[in-house]
Amino acid sequence: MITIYGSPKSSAGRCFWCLEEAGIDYTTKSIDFSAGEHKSEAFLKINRNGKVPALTDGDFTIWESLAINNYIADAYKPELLGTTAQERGLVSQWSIWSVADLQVPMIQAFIQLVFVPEPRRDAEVIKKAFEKIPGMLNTLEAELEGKDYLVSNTFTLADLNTSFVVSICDDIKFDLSEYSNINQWRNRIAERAGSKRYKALCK
Ligand SMILES: N[C@@H](CCC(=O)N[C@@H](CS)C(=O)NCC(=O)O)C(=O)O
Repeated sequence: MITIYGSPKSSAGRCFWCLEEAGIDYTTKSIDFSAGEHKSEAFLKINRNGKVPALTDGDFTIWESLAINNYIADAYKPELLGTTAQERGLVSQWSIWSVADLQVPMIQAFIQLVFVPEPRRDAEVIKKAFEKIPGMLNTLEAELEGKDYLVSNTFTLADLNTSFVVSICDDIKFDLSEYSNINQWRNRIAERAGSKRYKALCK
């Protein structure tokens, strides 16, 4: 049996979504941060970094959300990884880019706008983060010109992982209205059964 540790509304969300896309049974274990459960002896045996998400599949344990998604796809729905070496390379490319580059300013803005109370927010951090986002969204917008999906015009982890990061724009109220290709791509992805099941978990 598979167990996912974390909440669908955290960085574990991309793993919940991947599990829904794979259509497999799993159980959920939420971790109570306020009670320090992520640093408990029991949880540190699952992930010695004391972070969610982590996933167990029988005796096997894995942490780090992109690695978890690669594992789920490889084990249960390989087409999500691409079907050739080149496609798999491009799926990795977009997945890593989304987390290593695009997510960085988005999370900086998210922390300020969602977690920090308004009087204590650092306007300079928010401004600098917002300045970095458009260039990367332009890259994504250009890539999606004339395409339904990022790699081989089929839904893959490239779309799941990248659109998961783009969705942070909703939380930080970053205006996406001028990015028509990105908006159409997000709408297309939102129509997927796996995507709808994941969204329902976040309510
Ligand atoms: N790179 C990790 C990030 C994991 C991460 O930072 N998780 C946060 C929750 S969204 C966490 O567990 N934080 C607890 C802590 O840092 O003590 C991944 O994508 O899995």
